[in-house]
Amino acid sequence: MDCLFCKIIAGEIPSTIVYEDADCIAIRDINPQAPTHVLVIPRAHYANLTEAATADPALVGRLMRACTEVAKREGVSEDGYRVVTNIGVNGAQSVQHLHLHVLGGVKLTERMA
Ligand code: DGP
Repeated sequence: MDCLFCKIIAGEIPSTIVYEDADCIAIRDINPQAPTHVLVIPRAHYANLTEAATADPALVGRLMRACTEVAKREGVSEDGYRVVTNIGVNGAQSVQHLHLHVLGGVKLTERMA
């Protein structure tokens, strides 16, 4: 399968890993939108949250926990941060392998909901 994040997980494309466990890796986003912008990416390939939550809802819980661990390691946990996942065309998802954005280190202002 020609998947960018599968290649990053396999080490075929370099990335800066800030956290990893049995379920996921967490890497710095190539185009950061905040001082902390980390992507938590499951090792298993799921196209998006909808697919993963259907196939393995417990994994989704563990990924959320990984996000909180990343936030602690990045030093943004106390001041607050945001976890976002984009899904499909209207969600403006550009890489079709589930990933959670962990954003922090600044007061995030824009919000749609
Ligand atoms: P999304 O639009 O939600 O699908 O987010 C995809 C993110 O992936 C986007 O913020 C940029 C990031 N990204 C794309 N290509 C690479 C890459 O090769 N390396 C890293 N570290 N991040 C990437």
